[in-house]
Amino acid sequence: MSTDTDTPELTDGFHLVVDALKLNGIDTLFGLPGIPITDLARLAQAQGMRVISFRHEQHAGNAAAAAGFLTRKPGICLTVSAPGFLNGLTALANATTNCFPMILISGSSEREIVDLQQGDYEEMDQLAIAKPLCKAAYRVLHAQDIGIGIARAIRAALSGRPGGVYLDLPAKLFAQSMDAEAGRRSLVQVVDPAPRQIPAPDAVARALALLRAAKRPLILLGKGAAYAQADAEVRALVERTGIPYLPMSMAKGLLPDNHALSASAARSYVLAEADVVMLIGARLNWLLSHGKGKTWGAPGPQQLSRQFIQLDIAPTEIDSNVAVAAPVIGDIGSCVSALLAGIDASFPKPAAEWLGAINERKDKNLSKMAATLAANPSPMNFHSALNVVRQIVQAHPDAILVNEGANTLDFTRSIVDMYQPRKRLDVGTWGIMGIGMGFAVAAAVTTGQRVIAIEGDSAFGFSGMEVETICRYQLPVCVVVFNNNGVYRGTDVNPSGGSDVAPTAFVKNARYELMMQAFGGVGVVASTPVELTRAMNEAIASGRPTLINAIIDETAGTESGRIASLNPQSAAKKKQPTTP
Ligand code: ADP
Ligand code: TPW
Repeated sequence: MSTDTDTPELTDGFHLVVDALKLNGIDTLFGLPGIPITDLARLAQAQGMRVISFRHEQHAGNAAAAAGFLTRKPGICLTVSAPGFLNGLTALANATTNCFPMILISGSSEREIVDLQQGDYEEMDQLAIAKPLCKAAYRVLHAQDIGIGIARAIRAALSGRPGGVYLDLPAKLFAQSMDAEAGRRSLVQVVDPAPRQIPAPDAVARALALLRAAKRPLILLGKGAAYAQADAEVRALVERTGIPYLPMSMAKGLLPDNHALSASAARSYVLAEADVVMLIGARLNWLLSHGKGKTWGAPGPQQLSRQFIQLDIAPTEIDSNVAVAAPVIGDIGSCVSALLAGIDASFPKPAAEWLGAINERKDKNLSKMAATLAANPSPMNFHSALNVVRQIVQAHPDAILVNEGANTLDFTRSIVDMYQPRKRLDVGTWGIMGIGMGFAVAAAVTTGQRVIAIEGDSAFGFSGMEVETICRYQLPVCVVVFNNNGVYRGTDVNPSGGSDVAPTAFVKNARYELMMQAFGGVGVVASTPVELTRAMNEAIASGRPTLINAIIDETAGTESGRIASLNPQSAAKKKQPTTP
């Protein structure tokens, strides 16, 4: 407060941005400082916000996105102009694709110069570039509009289908000053930023009628259901109806994976055979073979007569790929509660024949898997290493599992059971590499829990430098690099016989553990399940930043993991030129 009654107390753009974020309950910034936002990061820290600085903006952006998913508050990523902005943009687009709420706040150069393309420092029309890649994009030009600008960004990120928002703050804005009281009055505390959306009663009745008549019903849970934090309602719906369910990968743990009604171990069977499928916060995109094709059973009357119920907040999602007979539009909590209100003891349970057939497949597949996991080959393969991770996660169900790679992703998803909601973060809708360390940092910072990152060696490389960030903030992250010497495998050779290695091959026997040691963390090599168990247990017990270089058989795994069918390969096998 000013002591001089003649001089009005002033505020400025820097303070108004921090005040507006704090007023809306935002307590953490992920970013990378530089012109013009260095002082903003400094001020935010001085004002009590947590400011987590990264080594590359993409990982700060990924951290913001994961924080958004975990907390239902928009994660904030703060970047400098043009190149910093572009580095953060991939994460913003990915967040939007995943339906995670985040705001990329980027400083930008002088409008007058940018618009006349006169060549400013880091000149770029960032707003125009961001617009097609996110849910909404705004620019604030006047200090008195900062409050409303941030309010719009928060509401756009959180309401309806969540997504990424771009907020452009030109350099000149930060230094603009105004009367402090007027500044305070200009701030906006967003009321009900993610309003409940109650489904129409007739839509609920239509869905219930379909479900009642189903012979072989199936529930599919997606990451929208995990995001919605309607955990008790979702569980009650599954248990009260007795309908088997499949979790998509980030919905694992919404109900514990060892739940009697989980059909994960009979996935192909239930997708092919179910007659009524209820999607809860899951899209019928490529991850579900677009709702058609051989994943969904033999072509014929069964496929044609299958009916879908879809619970989603976005009406335009309905009929995206195949016809949806019963759309239920609203937020997952409200939709599931409305369905539950119509389900009493008289609601028919699924036929014993259907449940029996599923259990039969489950038992068969689970015992096959148990045999595979019990093997102890040397060197380790994905299964023997993941058997360790499976046991560690079972013993520490609070820990958050971050996962990326190809084989490393696919095998971890199917082998490592999750027991609690929102404990699994992975490559998401795009199947993108590079989320690893950003997601791990966000998970540790926002939840305070132990984090285990299971990383293919290629996948880890995309964000590996952030192990310094993990060490700097002393985060309880245990990174396990599944080191098989390359992208997918380490065995490819250069077909031309030249001295360059094959495009998918890396340096053999790379010492990833030294990267963590370089910054004061713990780096360990694990060549056997016993060594891996010991190293992971120590990491969990100590909470110290740890990187375990897990040596995996370089011949294990397949190209592209489980999505080999999407990998075009040259059919024309050209004859190698013969040397004369
Ligand atoms: P998965 O990859 O797990 O199948 P998707 O990301 O494809 O999941 O689908 C998530 C769906 O959930 C999106 O269509 C999105 O609109 C929806 N969604 C996100 N949040 C909510 C919510 N709170 N209530 C209802 N639907 C939601
Ligand atoms: C941004 C393409 C998909 S999976 C993968 C790449 C490069 C790495 C697979 O090797 P890794 O795993 O991690 O060693 P594993 O278990 O099979 O040995 N760039 C981006 N995203 C994607 N998806 C790719 C490239 C890809």
